[in-house]
Amino acid sequence: MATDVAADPATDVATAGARSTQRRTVLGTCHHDCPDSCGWVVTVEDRPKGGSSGPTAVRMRGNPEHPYSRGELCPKVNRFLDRVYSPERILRPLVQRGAKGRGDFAPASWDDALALVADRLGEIVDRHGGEAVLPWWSAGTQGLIQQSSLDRRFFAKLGASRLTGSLCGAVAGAGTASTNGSGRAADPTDVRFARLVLLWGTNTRLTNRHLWPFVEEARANGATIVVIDPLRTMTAESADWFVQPLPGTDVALMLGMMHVLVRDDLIDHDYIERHTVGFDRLAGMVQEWSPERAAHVCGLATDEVERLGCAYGTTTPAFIRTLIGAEHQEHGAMFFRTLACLPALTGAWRRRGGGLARSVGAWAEANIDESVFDGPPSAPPTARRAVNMNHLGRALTDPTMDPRVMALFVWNGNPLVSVPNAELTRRGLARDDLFTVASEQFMTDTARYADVIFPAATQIEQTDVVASWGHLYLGWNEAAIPPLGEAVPNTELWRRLARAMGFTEPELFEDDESLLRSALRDVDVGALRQRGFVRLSLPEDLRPYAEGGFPTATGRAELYSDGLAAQGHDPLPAFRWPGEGVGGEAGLNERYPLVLMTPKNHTRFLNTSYSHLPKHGPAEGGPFAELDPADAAARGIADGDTVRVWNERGSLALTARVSARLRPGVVAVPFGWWSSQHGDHGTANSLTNDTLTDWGGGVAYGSTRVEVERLRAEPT
Ligand SMILES: Nc1nc2c(c(=O)[nH]1)N[C@H]1C(S)=C(S)[C@@H](COP(=O)(O)OP(=O)(O)OC[C@H]3O[C@@H](n4cnc5c(=O)[nH]c(N)nc54)[C@H](O)[C@@H]3O)O[C@H]1N2
Ligand SMILES: Nc1nc2c(c(=O)[nH]1)N[C@H]1C(S)=C(S)[C@@H](COP(=O)(O)OP(=O)(O)OC[C@H]3O[C@@H](n4cnc5c(=O)[nH]c(N)nc54)[C@H](O)[C@@H]3O)O[C@H]1N2
Ligand code: SF4
Ligand SMILES: [Mo]
Repeated sequence: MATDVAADPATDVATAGARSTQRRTVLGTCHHDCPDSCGWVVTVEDRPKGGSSGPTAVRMRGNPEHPYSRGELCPKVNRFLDRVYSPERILRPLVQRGAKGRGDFAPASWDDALALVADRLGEIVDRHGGEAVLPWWSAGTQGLIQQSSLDRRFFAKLGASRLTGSLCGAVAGAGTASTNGSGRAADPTDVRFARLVLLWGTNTRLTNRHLWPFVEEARANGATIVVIDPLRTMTAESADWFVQPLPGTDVALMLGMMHVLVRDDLIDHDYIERHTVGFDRLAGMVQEWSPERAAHVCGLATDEVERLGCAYGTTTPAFIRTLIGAEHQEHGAMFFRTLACLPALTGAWRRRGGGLARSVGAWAEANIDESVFDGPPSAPPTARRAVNMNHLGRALTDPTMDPRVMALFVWNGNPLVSVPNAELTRRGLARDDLFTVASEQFMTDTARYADVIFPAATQIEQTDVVASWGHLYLGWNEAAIPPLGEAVPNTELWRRLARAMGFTEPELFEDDESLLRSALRDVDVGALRQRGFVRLSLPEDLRPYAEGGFPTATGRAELYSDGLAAQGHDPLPAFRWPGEGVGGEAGLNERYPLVLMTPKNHTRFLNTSYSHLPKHGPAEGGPFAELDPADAAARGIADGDTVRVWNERGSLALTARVSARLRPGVVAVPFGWWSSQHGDHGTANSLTNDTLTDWGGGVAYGSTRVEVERLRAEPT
């Protein structure tokens, strides 16, 4: 909230020479695509700076009152004001004047830029129809109205293609729901009550750092912390027990654990009887999954599978924490579907500190109804052509699409760096007959290919509400300063575009406050604004399935699923090697023997949003290829050599890091760097597989194979 200067105890008067400056504090919430949604406090002085004639934000720190983030931000956002006031900010509309991709732009007035977009858009819709227009957006801000609200009405009015699928989270949700009927799961902070914690495919200390104190609290109370990850991450380094399966093989590990649970009768018969369906069929099937077999598939020792199954079956409460990392495999949904069977077998859901925690985003529905944004004048979205966001490159280059995509709008994302099979996207973006409009804060790889760029406000320049996917609090974000230069919040861009198009429906021009209030349900907006956060209307003790009540067709956890069978999937949990089943990489293994991981690796990066900033990118060194010593030795590669990592989609020249963090057969190239930071202008996603996941509409960039060779020795 913008506190009343006279009444606020945090307000003071800083004296600079003879002139005094009014100071006040404003509460906000981090908008980044991060589970922590931290509360913050911005200190504002009434004096101009940078591209602004208005007040200046001089300090930003964590809100000590925030019950989850507890006053701490992170190495990304501690320097957020440097981002806001960066000399590289885009603060005026820009119009491309050179070849696409070169970044040669001329500034334009808002009126001229809007007129240009309105003309081209009108022409494209007239000639090719509305579906020739494709909106592409992600979670650059996950704020309630600035992520996606008025855009839905604007693009519905145009009859544009609609964006489906997900780069993040939907597969985990869909997989979990196949067993439980809903993606809803445990409150992650309940991990503190656990005696056994399985951090499965999540790098908590890097990606979800404010949960780590809750994990440590469990450990202090005697819990064992297990990390299950193909990469020895910083979280793995902090674990009591690190299990390192080969990427994409976890379902075999889960089936091996189930074998142990059933064989040794470590299951909760009463819970199974009352709250699950299909136990007999599952139990019969897992007989074939001896720990030896599971261990063989995963590249683990038999004893590890035995011990993990036994620990899970004998420790109460046992808590599984997972997030996104493991969904980006060809069988990503099956990972989560199978994982969700474990607590149903042991009845771990009964106890606080038991069960399974993943994104809590779905719980926000308790207080948020985003369907209000789909209101008139929309043609029902289902009537319009769908394009999966992970297939941007395919959509831009497929000559058989009818109509072809002729206009692309990008906001809240940098798809040229974040979407797999990036060189295909690059070819699409380079099309001369494609009209691309971007709303951005910086000249990203994607923005460089735009015909018109509109300057976007940052979170401290716009008002919004943030629903978290890592905890159960809603956050208020009050604009602390007016937007710098000519930047605008996304909602204002949609209003201006609607006006420029000559549209008149009032729904296209709804103001921000009204949009926010219309989507909030049973929220005391005054209290939210005053404190900066409010808990969702949910019980303190969440335990969603303690008494069963699974919202499936059968009302039970579906160990066997008729619904999956009807969709042509395995009705029981089933392990498949990557490369089988859904298209994929079959047959390439000989040419490309190494599995490529492209992890989030850097504490100072948030996806691709920080690597270009001077206090972030340079401090993280640069992109590299990480190899196991055995794979390096087999190829004559030494630490520091320049290597080529390639497959049929792309090729990158990178510095080799020979490390013991990976298993033999796996190579890792970190995600987040831009083309300009790679010598040969590719990025990690130039190499990655854009096959869709088994279900859930996600993408299997984790199921990618490559080969590596030495280019040059390290310069001496
Ligand atoms: N510092 C920092 N924090 C971030 C982000 C960032 O870029 N930087 N990004 C944010 C975003 S958008 C998200 S979605 C979250 C993601 O949060 P997480 O899901 O925790 O993070 P990821 O790094 O995507 O994946 C977690 C782990 O999954 C592992 N993994 C990959 N494949 C497999 C597999 O087959 N099996 C198993 N068991 N593990 C596997 C990876 O090695 C990785 O260590 O983080 C958020 N937080
Ligand atoms: N190989 C590989 N690929 C991955 C991943 C991986 O681990 N490996 N991770 C995947 C995951 S989990 C995710 S979530 C995606 C992330 O991919 P993207 O969502 O594309 O994330 P960013 O690239 O960081 O882009 C966010 C952009 O939004 C802009 N932005 C921020 N706030 C605003 C605003 O208010 N208005 C406007 N107009 N723009 C704004 C920022 O300047 C930034 O350029 O990447 C996915 N791709
Ligand atoms: S990026 Fe994540 S950890 Fe950092 S301030 Fe934002 S919500 Fe908190
Ligand atoms: Mo993500």
